[in-house]
Amino acid sequence: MDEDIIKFLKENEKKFISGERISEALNVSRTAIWKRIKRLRQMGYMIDASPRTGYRLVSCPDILLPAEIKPILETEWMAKNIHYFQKIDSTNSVAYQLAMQGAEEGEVVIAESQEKGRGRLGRKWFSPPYLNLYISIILRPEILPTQASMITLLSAVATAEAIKKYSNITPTIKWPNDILIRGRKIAGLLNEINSELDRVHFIILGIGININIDKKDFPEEIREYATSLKIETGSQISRKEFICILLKEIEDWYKDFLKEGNKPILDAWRKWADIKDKMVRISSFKESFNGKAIDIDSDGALLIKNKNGEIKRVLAGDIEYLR
Ligand code: BT5
Repeated sequence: MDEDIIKFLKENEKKFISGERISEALNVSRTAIWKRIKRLRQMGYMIDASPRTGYRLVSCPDILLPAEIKPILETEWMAKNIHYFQKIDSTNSVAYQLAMQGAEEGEVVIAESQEKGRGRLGRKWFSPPYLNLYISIILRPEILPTQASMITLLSAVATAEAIKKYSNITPTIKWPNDILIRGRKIAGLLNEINSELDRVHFIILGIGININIDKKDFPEEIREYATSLKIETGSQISRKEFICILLKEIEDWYKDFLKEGNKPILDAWRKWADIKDKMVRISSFKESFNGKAIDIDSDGALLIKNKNGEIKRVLAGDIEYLR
């Protein structure tokens, strides 16, 4: 209903339209319309209202309602169905539930804030309201579970490209799932898979990107390690424009992946990660060791040469760059 009113007001932007016309068009009472208008104003919409002439949309806030995103979205099929929440526990958890119930490829969950935003290994993702992006995309690729890490690389590449396109700033990808600017984390990816031994049912591609948050508003423990697009560019960012660029990038890279396989993603990932020959420290479940990064392989595993000259494959873990 909010959606319909916004759409209607937008179609008649800058003009007054009577409550009667809206109520006839949407088939609800004029009182119901008035209640909704009040709600929209609380959400930040500026709407003039006068008993004689009706309602007029003056300006829209930067919120991520489907009615704001859809008119500027240029994807073919991605995000045609958006599940929008002002508050949610975790977009990934809700997307997972929806996928279990049969949601289709390309359906997305978008939230203005998360109460239990998740990182990997039970870590938390700081998710304050109306400042950043928290989004989860349902994908159903016909691939083997072993290929699923390619989707993580793909989402990292797409996020890096979206940042570059929007701001002209060049981020770097830090294996396996961080996007950094000047060494500080601007985005994190959390991809979760549901599969059988030889078949992926679905993958939830979760992306958190810091957009308009100021440095002082990060919790102290991450303040020096995190950044946002606003901090980096010095100006307020339109979240809805950015999310549209991101969704288009993801759709394009995913299409390429389905058509051409791993190569385009691996090539782009190598370019953005620039990890070759860097000295790193690896921490995984099994072990921690230092070594020189050689490459990633077609399973998305990191290849590290240790001090004995052996090449080790690291499939999961964290890395730290050593100077
Ligand atoms: C990640 O985990 O980087 C994955 C984050 C994925 C978040 C998205 S938001 C939409 C979707 N729904 C979810 O519930 N999650 C996904 P990891 O590599 O484990 O990094 C987590 C660590 O990053 C934390 O322990 C903090 O040190 C740091 N961190 C937390 N919030 C941050 C933020 N907003 N910006 C930068 N760093 C942050």
